[in-house]
Amino acid sequence: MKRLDRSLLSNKLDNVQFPDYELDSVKTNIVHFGVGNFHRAHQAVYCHKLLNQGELDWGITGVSLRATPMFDALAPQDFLYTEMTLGDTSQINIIGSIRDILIAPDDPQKVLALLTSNNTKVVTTTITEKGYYLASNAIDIAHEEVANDLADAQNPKTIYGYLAAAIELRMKAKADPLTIVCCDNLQGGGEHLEKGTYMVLEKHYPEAALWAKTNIAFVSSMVDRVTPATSEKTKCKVADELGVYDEWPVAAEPFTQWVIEDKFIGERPPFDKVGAEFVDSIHLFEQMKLRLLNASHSIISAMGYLVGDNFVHQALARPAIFNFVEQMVTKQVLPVISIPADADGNQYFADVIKRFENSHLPYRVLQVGTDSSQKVAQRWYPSIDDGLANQLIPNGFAFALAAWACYIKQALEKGDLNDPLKAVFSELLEEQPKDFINSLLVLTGAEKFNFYQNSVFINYVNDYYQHITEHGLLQALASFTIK
Ligand code: CS2
Repeated sequence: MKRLDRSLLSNKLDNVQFPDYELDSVKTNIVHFGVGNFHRAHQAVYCHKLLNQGELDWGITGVSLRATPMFDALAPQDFLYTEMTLGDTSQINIIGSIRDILIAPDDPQKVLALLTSNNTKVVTTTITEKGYYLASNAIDIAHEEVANDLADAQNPKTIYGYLAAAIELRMKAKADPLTIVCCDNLQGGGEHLEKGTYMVLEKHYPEAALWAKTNIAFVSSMVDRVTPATSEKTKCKVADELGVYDEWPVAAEPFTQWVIEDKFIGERPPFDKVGAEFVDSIHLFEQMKLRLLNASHSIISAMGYLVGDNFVHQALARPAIFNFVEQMVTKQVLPVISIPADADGNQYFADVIKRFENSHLPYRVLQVGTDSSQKVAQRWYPSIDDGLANQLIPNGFAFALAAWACYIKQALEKGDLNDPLKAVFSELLEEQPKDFINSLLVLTGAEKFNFYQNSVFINYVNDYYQHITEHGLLQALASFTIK
């Protein structure tokens, strides 16, 4: 079968929307780090819609900080790929907003030259939680790659090193201001980028650190669209519809949301023309998403794994898991968080559950479970502390933590765990349950939170862990009552 490439664009197919723009007229004023499925189903689609409206400045050059497979898949396709929306109805778009992908380790100087170019107005990131090297919510300077960038500014390995080196070059070239936008699931992602970049700047380029204060803006954003890894089924479906083969299409849900902190310096892409929202204060939006949507996702993922379900929608179809998540969020998250002025927390959560139930878009529990050591502190820990501060003992979270510890143990034993702390976790397997749980908590930064010192809460975690281990998750859930 022929491969997808620009020659297909002259065809017309029912059910398929092609770009309304000429690929060669697209300017790539955005440089994006981390061209994975999420980026391709989210920001790249917003950019594609802008290009469709004739806003031709907002194409993307992607940068991969390590892996080459996305380049290998998309380069023979003129960087075109298929985006398939899967819900009650489906829709297929050919996306042309990504115009090139650079592999940073192959040619770091090329990446720096691109970042220094005056055409580059905005840098965006989806490098996943672990790309920020956070430990206890601070950048882990002991991490080998961070330490590399702090010691040797010439050969950056981390996002921070690249940004710092680029800022120094931009200062020397008297380049225009630049905005750097975090598009990962982090609270205050822009602030982490800012801190990490200044850490390297202050060490190696103090003059550029001063220059950056008035020439570089760091922006946070709340990004949302459920986007699973691409399945063989998706590839076959796309090939059937297009009549050509796409090596790496992406399927995602109908819902999409992007709320961006309005703190740009220099040109701001008009993402508001294509459904994104610029807001003065982003904190509550990030919090709402992380602590309602992502928090529930992580619980469903751990529980689904323990009962042998492959997909999120299957786990949610079990009344015991559904009820647990619903009760926990309603009683132990919603009452302790603030919601953005125009949003309704209960409605938001009800919509999230409906989205998770979308069986047209199976989402593997193990995909959500990937890197969970980097996720729980963002998604769960602040709600536990807020509960305790409100005189609640959030026993739902104690149960969730116990289930998560069981997930880590079982997934390790079965060879299913995909996590940057996998090797460290493996060494804990022989520990006594209490020590095992304590180690997991410490390794995920719990010591910085008040709940870690709360013996009532920690005893709950230990008791539930024992219960789940002895009786299995479903029986433990049957005898659990939320407070
Ligand atoms: C998920 C997210 O994999 C995960 O950890 O919770 O990727 C989630 O699907 C997205 O944040 C939805 O926007």
